[in-house]
Amino acid sequence: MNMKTNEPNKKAEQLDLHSTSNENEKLTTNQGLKINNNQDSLKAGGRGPSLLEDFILREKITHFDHERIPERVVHARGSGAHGIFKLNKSLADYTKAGFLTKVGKETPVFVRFSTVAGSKGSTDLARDVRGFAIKFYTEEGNYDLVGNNMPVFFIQDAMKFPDLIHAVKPEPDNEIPQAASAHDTFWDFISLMPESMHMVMWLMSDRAIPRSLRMMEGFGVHSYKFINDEGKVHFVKFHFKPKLGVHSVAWNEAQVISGVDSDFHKRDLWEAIENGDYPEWDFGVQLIPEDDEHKFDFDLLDPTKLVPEEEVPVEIFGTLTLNRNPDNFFAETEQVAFHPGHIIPGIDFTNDPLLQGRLFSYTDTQLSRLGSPNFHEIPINRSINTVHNNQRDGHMRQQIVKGKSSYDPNSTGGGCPFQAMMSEGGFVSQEERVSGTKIRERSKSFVDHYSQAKLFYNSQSTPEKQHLENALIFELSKVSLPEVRERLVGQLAYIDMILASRVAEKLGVEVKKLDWPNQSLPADSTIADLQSEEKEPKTKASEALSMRNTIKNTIKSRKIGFIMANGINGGEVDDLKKTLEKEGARVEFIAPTLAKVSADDGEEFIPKHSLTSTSSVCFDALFICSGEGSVKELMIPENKHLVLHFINEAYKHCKAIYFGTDTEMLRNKSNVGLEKREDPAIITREDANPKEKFIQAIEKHRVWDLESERNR
Ligand code: HDE
Repeated sequence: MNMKTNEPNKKAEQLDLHSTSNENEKLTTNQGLKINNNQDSLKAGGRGPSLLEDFILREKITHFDHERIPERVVHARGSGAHGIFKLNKSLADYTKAGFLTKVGKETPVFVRFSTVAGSKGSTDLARDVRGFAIKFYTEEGNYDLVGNNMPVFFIQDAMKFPDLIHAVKPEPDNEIPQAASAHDTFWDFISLMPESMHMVMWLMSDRAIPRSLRMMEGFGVHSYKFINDEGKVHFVKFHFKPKLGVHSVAWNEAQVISGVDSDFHKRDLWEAIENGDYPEWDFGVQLIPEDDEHKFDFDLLDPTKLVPEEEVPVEIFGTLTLNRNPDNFFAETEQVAFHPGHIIPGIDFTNDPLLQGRLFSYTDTQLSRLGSPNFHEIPINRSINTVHNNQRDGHMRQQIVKGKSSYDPNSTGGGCPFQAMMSEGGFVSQEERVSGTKIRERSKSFVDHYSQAKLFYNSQSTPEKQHLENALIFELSKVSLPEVRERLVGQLAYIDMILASRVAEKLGVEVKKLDWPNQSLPADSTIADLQSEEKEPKTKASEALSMRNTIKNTIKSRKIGFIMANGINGGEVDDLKKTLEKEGARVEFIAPTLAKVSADDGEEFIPKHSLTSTSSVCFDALFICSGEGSVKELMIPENKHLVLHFINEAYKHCKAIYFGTDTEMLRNKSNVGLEKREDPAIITREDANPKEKFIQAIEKHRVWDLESERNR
């Protein structure tokens, strides 16, 4: 049985059949032979040469030599978890997909989150899009929803994907930089691609530096189709909304995290699940009747556009919960193979030209990554529905199919396996009338690249706009080619003139609105597709696009650091810890060393971290413990700069800080200062309800509005 669910988990049961544990077992070779000495190779004399006949050494080294497989060409760095998708409201009016029609139905899932550009060993906190790929192990076969944490994409056509990725990946001559878009080739490409500007607004926003994988949204990006029992069609956009809200870190913080703990997101997800803080998302859809396809001021098939929630609301139908860590990273998270083409009856594709290209790419890439067309037999990829077909052989075939025939039609096998009728669950593509001239061109309905970039920018709060501007300045300042910087500013001018001029000033370039067709391309490469119309969006601003409007009512699973030394008020530490933990937060003690800390009443506390082994960036909020003795020890020269750095950094990153009794000296010496400013996230013992105020401040995540004040 799976945790927190009612139904037996068929996927977990299936995986169990392939799992093993070495507990209390004897060491063996791969042939099952027990090994007597795993320390020494077989030699001709203790100091003599090794013998070729040492099959045990040869087996061990040979296996080791072949341990690596190619990493994913994109989304190489990932973190995965098992979970359950539960349907709370039926979608039967719109789709016949079984797992979306039976209320209460629980479907096992495996989810893999990822960064896009960096290689497998790169940092989690890169400024990047995050992959959000879900494999639903449904009874009708595997359904994969391979989405991102941003609802749009950089390009409109699969033809441009290799160009986009080559531009963002490390440059080919020197393989620099790793996991970063702040370099010449990325911005050169973007500056020539107006269709990317909407996605670039998202990429430069704080969505690209999430606080946690558990605190980001998931989007299917493309429009897909739902088909119900009667064959009725709706366009559908998929959404996952995190119950903890959508939260991010500051860019400076992200850079420090990359040094202090480059596995920050991976660790956070792992620990949350181990602690029973199961991440949860509301599953929602935007449904558009087929007849309304053309009622928008953009094309539903264009993946650089979102459907504003003001025009089509997101309706919530289910819950996605991650409740089990993988047992083995390689076997599960690395070998899992997603494919947007893995669909089931009731769901179908649209003609989105980006989606259409993806349908080719994903199986193809598994062949080079996993090395065989039998990758579907790897336990994590197996369907919980049994597989019967006439495909056979290939590297590493596992299934032993009995019988003589492996062709269809056959009489030697009694005609088996049979085709399934639609009524028996046989998949039938949506019947759709298609006509057109064979032509290599882009639809005119795709030639509006700035209106939704404006919509996104105009929907942001003041601090979010500031962060976006700073991100553009940071990234473009790393571009060595002035003409690229200028061209990009020329693109920004179509989105917001003030933004463009503020960025331009910092880059030392002028704002020149680009002419279309794009004059900066050589004459013979000027492509009609690369130009844009100027158009205002129908929806001017959308609440759902600003993180300011996200959920801010919980401190569940937030990490609070208690800074302490000998002489703390032990009773107060216990009390606050209890209060915070009751609300679901996690408390960790930080002291000058890892030695036990004695409280004023003799109680002892065991620190998890020392001031040198961790950093404020690993915490959501700080409590500076009360106690004269503690403050005195924290203020000795050896500790003082460390503790002040801790406080100053948390302050700069707009976090909640609670100063206990007798800690004025620390506050005074830090950037917080003694002067009482209007700051709801600085809490002292003199406050009316300090504990409550602290909790409220943590719920709000950060006081971004006070960022300039706090960084004076
Ligand atoms: Fe992917 N993408 N992609 N992509 N993508 C891959 O498949 C590709 C696109 C996404 O955790 C690869 O198995 C093309 C959009 C995620 O294993 C590869 C195009 C979206 C993941 C591939 C796109 C995505 C991938 C690399 C444009 C958001 C990680 C390894 C036509 C909706 C899945 C692999 C995981 C992975 C190709 C565009 C999301 C090469 C050709 C748009 C989350 O097949």
